[in-house]
Amino acid sequence: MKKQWWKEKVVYQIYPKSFKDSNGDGIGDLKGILEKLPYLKNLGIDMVWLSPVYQSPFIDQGYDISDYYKISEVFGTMEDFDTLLAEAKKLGIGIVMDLVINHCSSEHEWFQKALKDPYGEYAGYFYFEKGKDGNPPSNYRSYFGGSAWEKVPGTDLYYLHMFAKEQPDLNWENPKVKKELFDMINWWLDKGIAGFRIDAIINIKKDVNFPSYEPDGPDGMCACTAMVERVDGIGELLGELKRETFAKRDTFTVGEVFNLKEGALEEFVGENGYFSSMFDFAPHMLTEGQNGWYDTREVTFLEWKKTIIQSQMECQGKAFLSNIIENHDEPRGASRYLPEYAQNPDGIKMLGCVSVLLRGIPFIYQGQEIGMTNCQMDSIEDYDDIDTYHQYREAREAGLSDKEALEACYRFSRDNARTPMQWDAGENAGFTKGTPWLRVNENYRMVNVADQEKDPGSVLHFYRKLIALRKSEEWKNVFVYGEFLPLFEEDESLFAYARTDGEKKAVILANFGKEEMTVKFSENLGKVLLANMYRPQQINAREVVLEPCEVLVCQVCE
Ligand code: TEU
Ligand code: CA
Repeated sequence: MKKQWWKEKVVYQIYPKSFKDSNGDGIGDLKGILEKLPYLKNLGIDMVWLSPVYQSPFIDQGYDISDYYKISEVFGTMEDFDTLLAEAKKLGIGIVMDLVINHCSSEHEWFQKALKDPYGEYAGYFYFEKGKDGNPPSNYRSYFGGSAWEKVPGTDLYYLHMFAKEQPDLNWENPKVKKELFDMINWWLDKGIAGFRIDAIINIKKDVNFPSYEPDGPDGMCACTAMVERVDGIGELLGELKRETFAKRDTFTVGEVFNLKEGALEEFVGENGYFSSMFDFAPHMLTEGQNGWYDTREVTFLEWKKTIIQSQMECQGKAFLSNIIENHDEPRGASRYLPEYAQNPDGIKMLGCVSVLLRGIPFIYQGQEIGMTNCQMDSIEDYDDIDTYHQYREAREAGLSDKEALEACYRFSRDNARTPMQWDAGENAGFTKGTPWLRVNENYRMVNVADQEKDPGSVLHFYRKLIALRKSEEWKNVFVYGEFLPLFEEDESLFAYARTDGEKKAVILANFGKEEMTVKFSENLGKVLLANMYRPQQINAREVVLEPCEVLVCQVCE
């Protein structure tokens, strides 16, 4: 595949509220991020994706934007942003902004104007629709529970919100809306940002007839994704979006795409796709049950591994996916994908290694590089996430006790990944001098950056070596552009694959099992490139014994 600058990058996701607080108000901010740039540089990071830092009432933690041209005062000023951008650039780090354009905040001036004049120009920026026989226009359930339609006060109209009612959906059929959004995107690109992570983008195309569908739950509603999955024509919108903005420069874009239609991969992220890349959510979707967090499915190691392999094979030679083990919406990978006996530094390194060396762009979520884990809360009041409240309520309504519902939240709450970054063993994990907006995970005394800096055997040091290997002159071509070859696919505890550029070849072997295992090859295992347990520099054999939780990356020769 064509060599492109962004294919060689390693990206770090920052959740600004929880990264580093510089002024003691308990909330992370831009100056805090600025302070930690050298840390990111040291880790080997090339691009930083900032979850939203725009002006927002924070109903959905900034994914409800009330002014796309302003920085939230919680995070600082536009001057702080410009400084961050410039300083990052000096270190060779690009800034990727979060682009939330399916919806805005109900406090955005467009929506406020629409409410004042529900039949006027600004109502046309949204979907203001007549109800049917005293009911909403259709039976869609929003992502955060309840109807996706909310009454426009003083009228018989409803407005559409696929997410919270404070997040009205923007009308992409209206050319004025598109123009406003494209201008805004270009304004940010003019500043010199590296690109965008594009939020919930699959939702922008609506079937404007808003047909009701077969209910999929006792509430008589159906998930609003029923419409998203059936409607055609998103391609025209995304093509236009690209043409009017990203294509004019060499912008990096990564789409948050769920519910992609079969066969649409290349159209979306092929060589001439709408986006540079999109996240591979396939392994994360596996746990999804019918009714939310309280009835998720058990997923076996084999199923999880095969799903990743399948994604890898599907995009081979066609596209570059972005690989994650966690993000701000997902539980911590260390708590989710490792069996209990592997939830230790060795296991965490193993998981990181198999993820970062996959074909595609590695995204590392803040705290992943030190092995942060899910956080147990004592009560639902300890949480600060709209989706967690909704999932907790659902669980209680389904008859679960408070304890059981909290257990489900402990496994799947979005706040698991949103607890403050653990910088040191001091008060509040060194995140803030004030009171943190969300509880710090108790394990910060054991799991924190400062201690790991001092320990060459730590998860943090391993991640540095891992990223350095991927980017090294010697191996870059293999790990970035090389082919992905699955190995021992049916094995129930070994995760193994090879990467090769036709000249050099490396294998990644990871023992997710409880017992040691012997792995036999037809080729010779040579130079050890990376290991999480003791290994000599060369193996020089056709077989190797792996301890439980051991990962080994080594060169193979004929
Ligand atoms: O998430 C979009 C999304 O599709 C949701 O289903 C998401 O997976 C959610 O976590 C369900 O539990 C994006 C953002 O990543 C998320 O943080 C926002 O809340 C959402 O869009 C609305 O902007
Ligand atoms: Ca602050």
